[in-house]
Amino acid sequence: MITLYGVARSRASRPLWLLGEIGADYVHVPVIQAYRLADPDAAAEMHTASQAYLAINPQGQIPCLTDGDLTLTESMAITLYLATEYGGDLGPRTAAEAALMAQWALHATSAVEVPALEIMLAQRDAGSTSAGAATVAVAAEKLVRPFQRLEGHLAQHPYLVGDRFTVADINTAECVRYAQGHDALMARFPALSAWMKTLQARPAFVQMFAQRNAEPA
Ligand SMILES: N[C@@H](CCC(=O)N[C@@H](CS)C(=O)NCC(=O)O)C(=O)O
Repeated sequence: MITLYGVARSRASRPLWLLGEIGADYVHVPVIQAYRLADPDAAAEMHTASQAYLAINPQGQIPCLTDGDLTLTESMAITLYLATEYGGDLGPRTAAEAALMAQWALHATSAVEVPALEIMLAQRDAGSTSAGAATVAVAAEKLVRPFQRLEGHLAQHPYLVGDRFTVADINTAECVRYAQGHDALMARFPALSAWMKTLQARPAFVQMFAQRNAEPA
């Protein structure tokens, strides 16, 4: 049985979206980030710093997945595993496709995720202060090159790998999403923006995002 640990307001959104696409049976344990609790030591629920969770993932981060004897951390490893093992055409058909899916996952985490998160957090926490605006401007500049790469590909292809929707689209879109509040940046990349709109209209994304939004902020 597949068990996924991690609230939807976290990188667990990636495997949650994928599991919805697959239609797989799984147990969801909504482990919350300890820093989001007022008093983690007094919390009854499992959180990232609780002993019960550290016994499952000693790194104390979410998401984490168990499937039989396998325990996996790192959201992208989790989605790539689920797609390969259970996802049919959501996963790779060939070794070359597996390599391309790994390529896009690494591109997303190494080039997109951090600056995109900086934009989301600065927009949320610093609002329109000058410090917030400066952080957003620097982060947006860092995204230009990886977004140009995605734009070039998506102007020629409907999806990232194999001209069909796959785990590669989920992994990259979930990193790009953090920067989506930057309207001026997104407007510079029309093919990327149109691809995001198509992906986010998928029922499994809509369901995952509703679940995420139903959780306390
Ligand atoms: N590279 C990891 C990052 C995991 C991560 O940073 N998770 C955050 C939630 S999105 C977390 O658990 N934060 C709590 C903490 O670090 O204490 C992945 O993609 O799974």
